[in-house]
Amino acid sequence: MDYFLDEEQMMIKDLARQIADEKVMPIRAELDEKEEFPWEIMKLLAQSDFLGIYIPEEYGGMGRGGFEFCLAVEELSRACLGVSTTYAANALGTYPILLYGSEEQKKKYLPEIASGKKLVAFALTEANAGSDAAGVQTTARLEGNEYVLNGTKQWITNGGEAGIYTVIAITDKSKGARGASAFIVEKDTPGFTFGKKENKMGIRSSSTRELIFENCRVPKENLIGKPGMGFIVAMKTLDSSRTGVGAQGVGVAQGAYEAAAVYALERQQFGQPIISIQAVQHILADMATQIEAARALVYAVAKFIDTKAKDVSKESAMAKLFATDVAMKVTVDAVQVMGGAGYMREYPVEKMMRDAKILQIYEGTNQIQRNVIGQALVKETAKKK
Ligand code: COS
Repeated sequence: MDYFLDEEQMMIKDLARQIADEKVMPIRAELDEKEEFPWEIMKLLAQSDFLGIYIPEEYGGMGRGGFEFCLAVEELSRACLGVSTTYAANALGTYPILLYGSEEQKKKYLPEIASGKKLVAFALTEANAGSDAAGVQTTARLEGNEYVLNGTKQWITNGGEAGIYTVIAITDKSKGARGASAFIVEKDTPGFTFGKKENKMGIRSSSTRELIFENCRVPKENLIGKPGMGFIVAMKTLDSSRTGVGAQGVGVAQGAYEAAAVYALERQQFGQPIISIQAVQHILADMATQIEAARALVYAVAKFIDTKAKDVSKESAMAKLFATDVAMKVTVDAVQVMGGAGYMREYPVEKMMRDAKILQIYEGTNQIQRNVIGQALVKETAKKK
């Protein structure tokens, strides 16, 4: 379908597809097998100015928005979710600075991020704070001109590889969610080390690591926003980034659909290509329809968020929920269309199916997305009464 992209948007989409086809596809199975972090691809994306798509020009970025970022995410995800997770998590880590950072913080960090000199990671999750984001136990105590961080973050994407970390920690225990604050912590800060690297079902080339803070001292200036704003910084960050997860869903589903359709055209059974069999056509028809619906929703929501609308929680949750449920269904169906071949590592769809599962889990499980949507609907309905 034609989404009437402008010239620059077309250029972003085409270049992302070219990188995905020529550089990512040939190595995706090996990256997956070896759990190898895609540094070469990230460097290439940096050279192509892709790490600064959504960063304003005054800070060295391309000056476009979340929609253009989603176009790049979608194309990379069509080839490999491990690579696109690394790329998208970089934006997730950047949003707290972009949305709530001081002018000094933006000037210091955004050019390094836009140029790809340093990667970024977002650190909210802990052993006891997953869906219950307010359950963070990592603390930050103000001592003179420094905050002293103690605690452990878990399952942090880009952990160990990133140079900049946006970290949520508790500055006032008595205030619950309103006692959390957000900080910028640089790699190599004394007291900041990395723990276990996870061995995952999918997105295996992305790095998922523990962050350990032991009396880690960060300058007071590294506080993002005001003390007590950490929960809001985290929620607004997720509101902005969840469409990117939706775009990942659209991309991986598209990749799986294409692989299944081509296979169905070539595979002969009962004296005909299986794509001629109506039972197979119906599966492909559902896959294609769901992908187009997911794409239309993700694009519409990404554009809506780019208007800087005040409250986008419901819409971004809808885009993430719908597109990632589609991704799971479509990748499972792609394996089904391809039968035994689909189950073999020789073909790409078994990896896509393994990779897709995380999309229903990270940046808020799809049950949490339904909660967010449900709560917004209750508020809207009460207002109308
Ligand atoms: N934007 C602005 N404010 C928000 C907000 C948002 N998106 N979401 C919540 N808030 C505010 C609320 O309005 C409330 O403010 P008041 O104290 O003034 O009433 C405050 O933050 C607390 O909100 P709430 O009571 O809804 O918080 P809960 O602890 O119930 O948690 C959910 C809300 C479940 C939505 C939150 O914990 C969440 O998103 N969890 C999933 C986290 C996640 O995505 N984790 C993945 C790891 S990060 S990759």
